[in-house]
Amino acid sequence: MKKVLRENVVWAGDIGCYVLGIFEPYKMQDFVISMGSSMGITHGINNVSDQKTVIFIGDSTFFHAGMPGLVNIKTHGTKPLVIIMDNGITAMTGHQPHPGSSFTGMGEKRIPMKIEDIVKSFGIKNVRVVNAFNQQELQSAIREFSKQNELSVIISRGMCMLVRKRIVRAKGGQFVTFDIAPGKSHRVSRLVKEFACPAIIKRGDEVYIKEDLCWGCGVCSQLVERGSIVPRKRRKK
Ligand SMILES: Cc1ncc(C[n+]2csc(CCOP(=O)(O)OP(=O)(O)O)c2C)c(N)n1
Repeated sequence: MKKVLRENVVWAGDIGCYVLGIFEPYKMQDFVISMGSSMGITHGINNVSDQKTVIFIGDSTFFHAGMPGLVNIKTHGTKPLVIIMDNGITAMTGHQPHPGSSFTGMGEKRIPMKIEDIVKSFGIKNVRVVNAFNQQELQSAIREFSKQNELSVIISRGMCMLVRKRIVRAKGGQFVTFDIAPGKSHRVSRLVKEFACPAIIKRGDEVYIKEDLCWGCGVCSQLVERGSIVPRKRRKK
């Protein structure tokens, strides 16, 4: 978001793992009140201010109390950019399923409700589903929608990495993490402060990716010169 939107934006927060965006270096939650409230508060802000607004809301929060707020926004014509972060699960409180998950609380399979279908049924035209771990897709959707003065919804979809790691391990597969290519430490050092991934640490002049803290999302590798951060070579057993 910050790479694309250079203007002074009101960042509307909501409650989920993404609330961590409140901290440095991001500072992308100007307020966080209660589950789903990002929608209503932003609608109010848009009624009294011309400042650009961006709403961050998780999928579970959207189902819980975000939908009525979005209906209200659409009905009364304010125009925030809404980012629904869809990891398919209620991550923060322990991976409980929600209506967009493909299983019930009892572990039975079910057909998930698709957020894009719901949002389109509200009559919202600018709706895009993007891969949460693909910077190019994400940035181009943000760029395109932020230019238009319309209510827009980006559904940033990608499985919670904690869940993915568990699935891969349960199947006996190898979970790929990332590493800094030899001699490329200087090329990635700015990530320590700019990206603030807990796995990327600096010791002296050298930058490292801590293997046990890396969840293999690969986003860091897209933010630096190609070949600077690469999949970690597997050790032979
Ligand atoms: C009314 C209410 N019920 C429950 C909670 C507890 N709670 C905090 S975050 C959260 C779920 C967030 O899930 P989601 O929006 O999908 O975001 P994620 O953690 O997956 O990123 C819940 C249920 C709450 N804060 N308020």
